[in-house]
This record gives sequence, C-alpha cells and structure tokens, in this order.
Amino acid sequence: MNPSPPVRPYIPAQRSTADVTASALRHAARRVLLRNWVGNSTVPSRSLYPHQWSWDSAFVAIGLRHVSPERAQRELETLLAAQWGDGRVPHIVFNPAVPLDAYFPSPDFWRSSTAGAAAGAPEGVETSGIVQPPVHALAAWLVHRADPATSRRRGFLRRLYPKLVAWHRYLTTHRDLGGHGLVSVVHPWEPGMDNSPCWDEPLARVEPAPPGSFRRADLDHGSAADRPTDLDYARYVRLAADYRDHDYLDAEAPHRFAVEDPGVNALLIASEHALADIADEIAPEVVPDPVSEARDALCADADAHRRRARELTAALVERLWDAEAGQFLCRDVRSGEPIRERGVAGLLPLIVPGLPRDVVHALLRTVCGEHFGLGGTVRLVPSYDLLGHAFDPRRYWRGPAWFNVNWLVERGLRQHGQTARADALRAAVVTAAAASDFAEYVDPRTGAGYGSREFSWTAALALDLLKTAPAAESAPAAEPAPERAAALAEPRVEARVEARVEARVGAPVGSGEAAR
Ligand code: 9WN
Repeated sequence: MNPSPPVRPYIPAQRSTADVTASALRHAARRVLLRNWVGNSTVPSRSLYPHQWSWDSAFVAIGLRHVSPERAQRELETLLAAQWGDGRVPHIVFNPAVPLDAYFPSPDFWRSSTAGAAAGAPEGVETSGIVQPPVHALAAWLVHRADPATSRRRGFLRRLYPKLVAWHRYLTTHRDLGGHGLVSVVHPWEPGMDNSPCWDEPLARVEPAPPGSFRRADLDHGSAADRPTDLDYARYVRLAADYRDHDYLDAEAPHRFAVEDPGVNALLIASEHALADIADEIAPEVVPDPVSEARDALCADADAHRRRARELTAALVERLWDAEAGQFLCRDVRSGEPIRERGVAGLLPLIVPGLPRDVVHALLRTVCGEHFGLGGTVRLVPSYDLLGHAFDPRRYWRGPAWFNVNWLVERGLRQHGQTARADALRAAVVTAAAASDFAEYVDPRTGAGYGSREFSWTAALALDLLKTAPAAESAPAAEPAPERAAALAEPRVEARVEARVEARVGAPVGSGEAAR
C-alpha cells in the first residue's frame, strides 16, 4: 500500500547551521524580502512565481512588518486594490511588466478584465479569477500591531476594513455551495495546496483539457519530480477555463470541483476574529464621539464578527470533524461525502479559538501521532499523512513540509498552551529555513529543500518566529476565551526569547538542542 521509504529521524540537510546565528539568519531573511520586493508588493519567487499571490502576500506581510511596517501595509493594500466588485480577492495579481510566457496560466488565459466584468473585475489590472485562503485580516491586524502609530497615520486599517469585510462576505455568500455555512473551494489552487491527495477523488471526475492545449511554464524552473503531474495540470486548466467561460459567476459556473476545506475555513474564522479586533480598534478613529449611533454601529460590527466566527466554528465541527480520524477531513460537496485522506489542512483548525476541548485534545494527539509524527519521526509537520498511500516526501503538497503551514501549527500549539512543542517547532522551522536557503518546501524527514529557493514566505515567517515572543508563555494553559484569543496570540518583540532561539539556531546541526 505505502511505497514510501521508512521514516528516518530528522536531520536538517544541505547547509550546516552550526555557525548560523539568529542575527545572521535575520539578515539573510531580510535580504530575501528586499530582493523579492518589486515596488509595491513581493513576488513569492523571482523565477517560479513572478507576480503577486494572495495568501503569499498575507504571510509575507507578517514577516515584512519587522523590516518595514509601511511596506507590509503596502503589500496588503496592493493586493486589495485588485479586489473584484463582488468582493473576491484574486489569487494572482499580474505584473504587466512580466512577459506572458513567464508563468502559466497567464493573463491572456484568465482574461479577468473582460470575462470577469460581470463579477466586477477591475479594469486597470489583470488578475486570476479564483481565490486563495483568507489570511488577510489576520495579517492586517498583525501588521497594524507592529507599528500602530504609522498604521493610524496612514489610515491603514480604516481603509482596509471595508474591503476585508466585503472579501469575507463574498466567501460566506457566493461560496457557501454546500448550504451549511462553510466556504467551498472550486479549484485545487484555491486552498493553496494544489496537488494534495485530498483532491485526487473529486478531481478524477473532471475531464482533463487536451494535452497540447497549454504549455506549463513551471517546469522551466522546477523539477518535474517535485511538481504536480501533467494530468493534474490538464484538470486544473479545464476547471479554470470552465469558470472563466461562465464569466466567473458562481451562480452559473458548473463548479464540478467543490470541496469544503478545513484549512480555508479555519483561516476564515481566525480572520473573522481579527476583523472584530480591527472594528474595535478603528472605532474611535472613525467616530471620535463615543456616545453616538455611528460608534454603536461599529461596536455592533465587532460583535457581529465574533458571532459569525462562533457560527463558522460550529459549522466546521459539525460538517468536517471526524472523531475516528482524530482530525478534520475535507468534504466533497458534489458527492456529499467526507474525503478520507489525512491532509495537513485537517490540523489547521488548531488556530481556531473556542474549539470544543475534546476536539483540541484529539487534534494534539494526531499532530504528534504516527500520521504526522511531530516531535517523533519528524520535526516539521508534513503536508500529508506520513503513512498515507500517496505520501511522497518531495512532491509539492503530497508530503513535504511547508513553512506557512508550520507557522500556523506553531501558533495553534501555542494558543493551546503547548509551549514546549511550540518552542521546538519554532526552532525546527528557523533551522530548516536557514539550512535550505529558504526553500519553498522541505522533506519533513530529512529537511532536504525542494522547489524554489529564497522563497518569500519561508524568509518572512522564519523572521517572524525569530522576532516574536511566545505569547502563550504569559497566557494560561487553558483555552482562552474566543474573543480574546487573537489578542493573546499577538506576538511581541522580546529580546529574551530571541536570545533563546539564537542559542538553538547556533547549536550544531543534529545536536539535541537544535533538533529538540
Ligand atoms: C498556483 C505561490 C503559490 C502558492 C501556492 C503554491 C503554488 C501556484 C503554482 O505557488 O501554487 O497558485 O503555480 O503552483 O501551491 O500555495 O500560493 O507561491
């Protein structure tokens, strides 16, 4: 059943980190972010991904806030300037200066400004027509907190808030395809985990586009062994073309692929909590008079966001929790059935405040159990079940560990009072980032890097983990009240913690301290 080699102990590979101090790593991470900055936003990778990507920009902004809070704000502003009239935030914003053949599918495939007109696509910029996970409100809140004075002076949150509200409204209305309050993704690129084995079954129903009808650009830069297959691509193309040919209107598109994904919904919930914090924060700025109807209305908005977060959390547990598996599973909206594959998205609800206690405990057991192996056979959480029939340690989202996912799991562990595990994961993330030259993804068992190097969110999130204090150290181990959870998880720069990470990163590769 499982053709993958036996799981070996984790040894970060490729580059010795023996002499890499935290300050050298911070310097290197900053350099990546500065190099990949293209004027108003950051490319995920200069070669493989030469445009702006939606959830990449959110993760990049979270790291960039430590380099330049103003740039971090602009990163998100640039993305949201390309928002569509119906509220969707496109997954790619194309740079017109980049040649069409540098990335596929290019703007002439998506044709957003014409095919997307009915859905309100902007005229002055070309974008894709699909979306990615809604990490943006969470990112905006964290960016604001890094430098509230600059943020207020620039009216950052005040300007972004209505856009973020419209974005969430698009997801919770147009994309509630299952009719149970959860968001559905309609393309494997939307959850950001393109070729996860979770999509194999629903994708098998999609007729592939003819092989000669498109040319992949990714193989010019990456190894075929690390990337999705040609057959995957043929299906991705078919789904995107079908959506486009129905003017990107959700009510009219056939949406042959429709899946409720726990990762996307968990990020929406975390962002809905962040929207509540943002509404509270901007209230005095927007309406200085504390005793006024307008101020009351904004406070009511904050309450509504918290209420929506609770409703979404209840729907998430109701629809996607699988007690037997000990994790959340995706649900195929077309068949109505759960997808019985253990993708890492099923662990991401760890970042959701206010989950039932038994669900949290089971999730923690699963993260550290044989399927994901954290702290046992691996030091970074893999993207897919280590024991799964489709596990492949180097092929994209079918096994490798990704840094954004591990940053989220670290945050989730810390939120639930798992300080030692979170500290160990944090050290492993920065060690692997340094050792792999900020690889796009790594073998979760060995730390060997794959995909592109100098990858923006790897640098940004390693930097964030180096710069931020573990909030839960000062928080009680019990589950925090939902409404305060986002604030409790709010990182602070703290030299004491940096020094501790420095000691770990500076320790020899494979030494107990570095790997623990
Ligand atoms: C398609 C940019 C993006 C990430 C995704 C990752 C990959 C694109 C691709 O790169 O997807 O969107 O061409 O493979 O899977 O998570 O946002 O870094």
